[in-house]
Amino acid sequence: MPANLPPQYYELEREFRAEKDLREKLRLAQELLVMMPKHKGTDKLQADMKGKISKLRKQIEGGGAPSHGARQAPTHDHIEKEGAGQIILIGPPNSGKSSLVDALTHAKPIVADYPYSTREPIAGMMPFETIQFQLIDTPPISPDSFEGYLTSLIRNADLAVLVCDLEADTMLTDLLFIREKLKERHIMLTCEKKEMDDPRLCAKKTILCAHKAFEDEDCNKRKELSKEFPNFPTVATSIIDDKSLDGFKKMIYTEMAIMRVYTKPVGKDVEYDDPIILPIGGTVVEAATSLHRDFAAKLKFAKIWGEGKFDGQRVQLDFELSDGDIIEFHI
Ligand SMILES: Nc1nc2c(ncn2[C@@H]2O[C@H](COP(=O)(O)OP(=O)(O)O)[C@@H](O)[C@H]2O)c(=O)[nH]1
Ligand SMILES: [Mg+2]
Repeated sequence: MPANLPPQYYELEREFRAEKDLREKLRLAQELLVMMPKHKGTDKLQADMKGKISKLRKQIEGGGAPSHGARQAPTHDHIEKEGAGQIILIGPPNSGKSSLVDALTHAKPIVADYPYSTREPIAGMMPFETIQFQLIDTPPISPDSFEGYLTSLIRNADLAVLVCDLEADTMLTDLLFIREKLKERHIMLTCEKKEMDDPRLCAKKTILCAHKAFEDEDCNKRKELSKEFPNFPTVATSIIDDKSLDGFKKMIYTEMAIMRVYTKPVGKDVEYDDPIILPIGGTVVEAATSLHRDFAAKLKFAKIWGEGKFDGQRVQLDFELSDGDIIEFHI
């Protein structure tokens, strides 16, 4: 039986064969497997690719026989998501990525006045009102440094923050280098969320963080930014200005396009400490599903408290919720 593979498959396979970076190779192998049509004619091909994936994983994790006795570095290509969203901070050396993660979370990344001080990704939780976002600090992207695992980390994140150093004369060239470097790796930094038809490509919604804002008194650097990155959500920040850091948090929340729904067990008080997180426009049944699939199947109706509703208003499963609503499920 013929395999009938799409032309994109052959293109991606060529890239896979040429790729030297093991983590990128692994990612490409996983994409090839997803792209492969699943039928009898591809059984063997699928099995081969699964074999390659498992071999690459072992090589990366150092689980297989290390070649020539070389020690393998630990992998950093996946960080388990926590909280209401995973936000990756990327940028040139010395732009202030670690300072931001240090100021906004309890993580303690190294902050230094010399470049390349961050060698591996570090995650920390940033509280915002009743929820928390996970921030990831990363090593810089520059002509002298590009960690292969960054492509997987960026792809997996819910949102990217490009940290722009308003104090640096080379700000724009540094940022354009990053944009091009990621494009080479099939990641497009975009001003809004976009689904791509080609599974090899990833559009990552990005916020510009115009950092060290006090060093840009005349706002010239900010003008350069908006010219080169039109329509990108932009927030000006400075480590010594708490208000600007509050603005950063608020922007993350707004651009994540999520809402918080608080649950109230029947006959009990509202639970304010662990809201359900839903995309804007989420419904009662989606809220129930996020708790447990079986729970949603048993659900009959819900009662809602919130702005523009009667207290305890009874609603059906397809009712659209709003940020801050309180919900009481009835099964
Ligand atoms: N003027 C100014 N300097 C900052 C600010 N934030 C960080 N820095 C300095 O920029 C340098 C690089 O900071 P770091 O966070 O290590 O940058 P990273 O390499 O992007 O992680 C350090 O000397 C920081 O003290 C800021 O808001 N304003
Ligand atoms: Mg750093």
